[in-house]
Order: sequence, then structure tokens, then C-alpha cells
Amino acid sequence: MPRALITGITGQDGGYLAEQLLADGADVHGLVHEQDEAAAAFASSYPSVSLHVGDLADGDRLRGLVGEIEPDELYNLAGISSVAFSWEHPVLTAELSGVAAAVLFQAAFRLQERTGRQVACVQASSSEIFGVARTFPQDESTPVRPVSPYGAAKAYAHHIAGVYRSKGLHVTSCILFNHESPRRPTTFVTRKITATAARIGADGSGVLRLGNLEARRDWGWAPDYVDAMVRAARHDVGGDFVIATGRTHTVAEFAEAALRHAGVGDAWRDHVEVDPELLRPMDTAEMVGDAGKARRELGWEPTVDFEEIVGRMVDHDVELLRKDA
Ligand code: GDR
Repeated sequence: MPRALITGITGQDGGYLAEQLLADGADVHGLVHEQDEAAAAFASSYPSVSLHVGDLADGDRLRGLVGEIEPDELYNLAGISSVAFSWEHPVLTAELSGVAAAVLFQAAFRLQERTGRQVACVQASSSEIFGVARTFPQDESTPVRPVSPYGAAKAYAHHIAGVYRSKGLHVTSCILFNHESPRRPTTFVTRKITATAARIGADGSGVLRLGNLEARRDWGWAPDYVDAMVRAARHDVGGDFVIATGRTHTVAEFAEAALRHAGVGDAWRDHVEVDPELLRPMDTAEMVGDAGKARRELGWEPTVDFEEIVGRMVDHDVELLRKDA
């Protein structure tokens, strides 16, 4: 049975990935930070996953763990995931979302040299590496030109993945466009919208305060994106793959769909306000991905459309409110 090591296992994607790999019969290991508040709950939900405490900024610890666990598959999902947060902490973002990838690939390469067994690595890259793209949709040949500290850190990790690939490591960079689920924290716009929409729908009052309403994003369903990463790890060769739906909607359209689904109807606009404090120093106006290569080579395709994603997330938040009451 394959042995997998997942960094960032307690995040949205880490949980879905652990579930998929466990269902496949894999021996799943995860890296958790000692101050990760989600670790205890994760351990009780997934008792068969082996959790290892370590800090992404501690290179010796990371190298030691990869050498001890000897994974067949290594998924690097950890790091700072909020673009907004990265503006406040650019150096930390560079260390955790950028440099740590180099440590992991170097460790995987050494392990492969030592054992003679392939270590397939997957880097959870991001559409943010394209910054303000000049071509639409974006694909694997779109120039990497980030415009946020987060995008710059992810761009470094994306490039170092390519460097280790040319050295002989099976490493894939999955360029993930936005992907959502009820497990998204409310620091991201979709879950903030659905959690607030559920509350507004319940009592007909309240306001949804948002920043840039006109930003267009290509929103997909997180478990589909995790499935793409597993397919990439098991593909014959490593490479770069854009993972996206190819369809975009504005933040305002997401808010409208969520508020309508929560039962607010045509009055939805009265409940949305723009808060200038929530505007970012630099924001990409539109991101839309062409996942043609992943469709052709990995046999991957998105299975849940925009309306369904919004509906599932709102329904989950309505249910949470009902339980709380
Ligand atoms: P993003 O996701 O930055 O694209 O990164 P986020 O949901 O934070 O923002 C999407 C868009 O919505 C606009 N926006 C707001 N965003 C937040 N968080 N809160 C608000 O109130 C708000 N109002 C408007 C933002 O300006 C932006 O344009 C996500 C993360 O998952 C990354 O880790 C991942 O790499 C990329 O998607 C692809």
C-alpha cells in the first residue's frame, strides 16, 4: 500500500485528501504544527492517520521526517493560504509557502537516491502565480508574474518544483484555481458570504460587508481539486497542470446566489455593503483557468458547478445555525 505524507493536513484540502487516500487504502501521514488548534480534532476524526509535529520553517525537522517516513507520495499543501494575510506577513509567507517546498523536494530527492524508489511529489500551487494575467484563460504556458507576497512565494515553490523535476524527481505543480467547500474558513470570501447569508436568511436582517465585489474568480469544488492532485501523483510523469473549471463569476454574483438560496430573494442587494477596509492593496480582477491538459492527460474534470457549490455551502451553514439554536 502506498505511503503518503501530507503537509497542511488539517486544512480544507488536507482533510479531503486524507479521506481520499485512506479510502484508497494508503498509509497516511501528516505534518502538523504544535500550535495547530485543529490537530486534536483531526486526530480524533481520523485515528488511522499518523500525525507528526513539525514546523515548516525548521528545515532539519522536515528533512528528518521525510527520511524517517519514507513516503511514496508527498503532497505539499502547507503554508500561508490567505492572500490578504500575506500582505501583513510577507517574509513568513515566503518561508512557509515558498522555501519549505525546496526543503521538501530536496529531502524527497535524497530519499529517492538512497532507496532507489520513486517519491512522487505534488506542489499545491496557485493561480495567484499568474498575477494580473494578460491572457484569458490562463494555462500552463501563461507567464508567472505574481502581484502579491503570497503569489511570489507560490511562484518560487512552482519554479523549484520545475528545477527538481529536471533533476529527476517526479514532481508536479498543480496550479489550483479557487476551490471551495463547507470546510473553507470564513477568512475566504465564499464561506464568509455563505455563513452570513444563512444568518440573514434566518431572521431577514443583517449586512454582508465585502471588499471588491467585481473580482471575478473561477470557483471549483475542493474535493475535485484534491482528486486532481492524487491523479497527478500517480501519472507517468510529473509536470505542471492547471486545475480549474473554466467559468468565472463575480464576488457580487456569489453573494446574490447565496442570499437568494438562503431565501432573501430580490432584496439581496439591500443586505450587501462595500467596506473599503476590505479592499486589497492589489487584487487580480479576473482569474479563469484552462484545465485542458489535466482533462487530456489526467482524465480529470470538475464535477460540481457554481450554483451547486453555493447551494451546498449555504445549506451547510443553515444546518449549523439550526443546530446552534
Ligand atoms: P483568493 O481568495 O485571494 O482568491 O485566494 P479569497 O476568497 O480570499 O478572495 C477572493 C476574491 O474576493 C475578494 N473579496 C474578499 N475576499 C475576502 N477574503 N473577504 C472579503 O470580505 C472580500 N470581499 C471581496 C478578494 O479581494 C478576492 O478578489 C484563494 C486562496 O484559497 C489561495 O490560497 C488560493 O491559492 C487562491 O484562492 C487560488
